[in-house]
Amino acid sequence: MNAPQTIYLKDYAPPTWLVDTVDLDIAINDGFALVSARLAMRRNPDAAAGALLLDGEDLHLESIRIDGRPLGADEYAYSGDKLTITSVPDDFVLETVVRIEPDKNTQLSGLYRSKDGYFTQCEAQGFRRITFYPDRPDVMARFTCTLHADKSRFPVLLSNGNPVAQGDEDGGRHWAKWQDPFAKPAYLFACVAAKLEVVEDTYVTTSGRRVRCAVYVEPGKLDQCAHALAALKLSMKWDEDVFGLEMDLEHYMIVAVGDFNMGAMENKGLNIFNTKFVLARPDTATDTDYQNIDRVVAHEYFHNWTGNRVTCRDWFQLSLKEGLTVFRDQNFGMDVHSAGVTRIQEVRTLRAAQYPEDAGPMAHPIRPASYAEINNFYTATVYEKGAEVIRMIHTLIGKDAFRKGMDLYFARHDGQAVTCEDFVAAMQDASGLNLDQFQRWYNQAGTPKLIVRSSYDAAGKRYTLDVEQQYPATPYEERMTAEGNGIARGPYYMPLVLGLLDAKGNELPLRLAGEERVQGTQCTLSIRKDKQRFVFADVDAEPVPSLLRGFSAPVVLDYPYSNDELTHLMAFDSDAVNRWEAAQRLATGILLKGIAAPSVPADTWIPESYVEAMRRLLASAFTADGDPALVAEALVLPAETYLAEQMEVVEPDAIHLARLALRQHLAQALREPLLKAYHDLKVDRPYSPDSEQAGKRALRNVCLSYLAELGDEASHALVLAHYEQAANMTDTMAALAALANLDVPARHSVLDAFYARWKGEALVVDKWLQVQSTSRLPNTGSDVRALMAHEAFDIRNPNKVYALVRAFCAANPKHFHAADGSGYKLAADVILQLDPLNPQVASRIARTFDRWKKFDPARQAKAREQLERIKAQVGLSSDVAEVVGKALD
Ligand code: 0A1
Ligand code: ZN
Repeated sequence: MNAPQTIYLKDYAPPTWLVDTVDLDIAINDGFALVSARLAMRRNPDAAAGALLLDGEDLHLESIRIDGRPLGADEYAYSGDKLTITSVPDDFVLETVVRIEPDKNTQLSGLYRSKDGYFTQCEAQGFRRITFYPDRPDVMARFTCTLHADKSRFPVLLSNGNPVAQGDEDGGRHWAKWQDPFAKPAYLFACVAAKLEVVEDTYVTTSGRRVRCAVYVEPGKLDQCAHALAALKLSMKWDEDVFGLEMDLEHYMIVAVGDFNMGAMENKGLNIFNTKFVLARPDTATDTDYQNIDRVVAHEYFHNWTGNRVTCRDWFQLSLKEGLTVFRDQNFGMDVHSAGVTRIQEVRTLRAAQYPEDAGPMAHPIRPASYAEINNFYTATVYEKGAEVIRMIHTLIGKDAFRKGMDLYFARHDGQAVTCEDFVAAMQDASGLNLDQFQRWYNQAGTPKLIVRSSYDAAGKRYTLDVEQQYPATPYEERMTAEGNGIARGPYYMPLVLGLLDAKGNELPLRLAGEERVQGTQCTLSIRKDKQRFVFADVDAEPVPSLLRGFSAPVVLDYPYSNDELTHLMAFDSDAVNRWEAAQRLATGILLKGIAAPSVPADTWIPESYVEAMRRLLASAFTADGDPALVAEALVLPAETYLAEQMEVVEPDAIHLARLALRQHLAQALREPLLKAYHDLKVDRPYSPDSEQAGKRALRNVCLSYLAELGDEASHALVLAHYEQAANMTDTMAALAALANLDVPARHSVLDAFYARWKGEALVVDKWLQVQSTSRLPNTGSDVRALMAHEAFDIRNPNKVYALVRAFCAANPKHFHAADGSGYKLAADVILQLDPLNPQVASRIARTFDRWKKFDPARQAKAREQLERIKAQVGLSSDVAEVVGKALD
């Protein structure tokens, strides 16, 4: 019925036809657009023979010519998704005119309307919704684009590359012609026709090229662009400094649009961004928003080399550009913000989003071998795990060899569409390190488990680590095997970075038995086999191992740490990630005990030593080398969803209650130091999103959120005062989030006043929706339903759906997994309503069912009922069908 067709990597064949140049002419009219395309095409000498097949979706063909001759009706056929022309010469010009309806394009793929303007999104397969084309990334062509539109309604007309001509036309219309000097795949095409305002700046590259940097936004938002523009210039400088990569165009434009499925898009010279990752002002955006803007602006800019100059041969290679570009934007983030805290936040996201994905029905390797809907593969695995895989190469071969590998990659492949193997080969050839075994990271799904056990031989002063890796097959592998496409699985090659701490917290010099060389106090062990043993010599007393420093491999580390060892690492480890990780492990262990004993009073399962460790942790923020941002991260308890992943059968209510009890216990026990920290951390200077100020605010707001758990009048008053005195959105949201969890009269009036104040700022309204949808109060499910009918909500706007519905499903487990099934029903209702409008967004909501089989039979029955209901929907999109189908398998 709804079975979507599966596409396999093994079926890849080079394109039969190539396109040298594309001349597009897009005339925007009331209610429709006419797209005339002139493609200079030729047979690919390196491909098998075949008819001319072009992709096309939702296109109304008006005329078609080859070398100027109109084709007769029997010379071509349009099936609804493919245009077939049976007989063509080896070299020809194809001219088509199609009519499209961007106003009706609610999918936001192709050319679509947002508010009063027109925008495009062509990755992965949106270009075929604009014109007939061989819409695959290994067809690269030089594009020219002429846009026509009403001059007063659409004064700004943009496309990729350079503006080459413009003029006025009859009827108050105008036109502009753009030419992109670089050949590119169609997914990087973009154009815009809208009424926009612009801020501009100039960046001069090392070789002296002047680049005009421009940020375009809807009128009235110019005062929210400065940060994005500055981030762009910073990214340009960073890529020159770190990778020697310069901007290659004279114009680099960012256009912000309010309706956008994803974060942003790296179209050549004309990035289109979700407003969420452009607009910021101290009173509208939080510190986190500012940091996200830095990262997304950098990410899209870095794609110019890793993605655009060298692109993907096919969509299975998506991680070639995404994993590498995320790795680059992560390193940018580590350089411009705190390295340790940035890395911690990445590890948190990876484990919150990617590990569950790798353990669920949608598990796939960073390079999947099959998919039904490519839009479903813009995943945490392809992006975040993909970046971890690149990071492991970086760790294994070292920074200098990595840079050489990048240079070699560009020397070999500039202007080409290539594969992940090509990238790994460049790294291998530049470093001399054999990476054959490493390729398993590209082909095997699932999170490997690294089991480490230690033993100490006091007489021989030897410390032994036994390391074992486990990598059980996932549903992905089972499916592939059932289809006859199974692969032989085997151990991974990965770096295990570690140090050893003595009883005083000093780092020990490391020498492997049998080796002369002392490695310093940190070493990288090469893990390659199922089981390996490492023996360290000259170890005077049994140390505490600090394993997997910097999170050196995306694995689950199993080591039987005692609580004392964890508090030791928390206090002394030189590695920021492992100090944080020790706090997380400690809390996780305690919470799992509390979860298992729901009726036992909290103080029986919360050790006093833990409270004292947290007290010392908080105090450490105020020492000379203290880092408030890091302490803030370490004070936050593991999320309910993370705890759920650690359980055989998830008990969402017990998890929620135990975590809340621990928070309340800490708040009571540490009330004085929390209050003191809260007062001492107040920032008196004018707002800046820099890491120092942001770190103080982060810790101060964590203190506030603990104090809010006290539940007395004084704590309520503190939250309200924080709200009233807030001089920036970071503080405002901290207070509002705390208040949204409190059943107090002020909750309503403050939420109402907030909305009244901010209803004109769409991104702030999203925050207002999200604090309500993630509230722990009992009525949240029905509040979400009510908010769906509120004027502030619009199911056609992805940001609104993400803030209200996706946040409810993904970040409010207590309510999404309500025992009566009401959360599942709410999600299914939205998915069914949204699927005909915007299948990509509907599918993202459907992914929140991924872990349904980890719950008790009663909840499973409720979830299954909703999944079956979705699956039975006639005309379901391939996007949702794939997700729901795999979930039910
Ligand atoms: N390549 C973009 C992400 C992106 C992917 C798909 C989109 O529409 C379906 C939009 C954006 C990036 O990595 O930033
Ligand atoms: Zn990307």
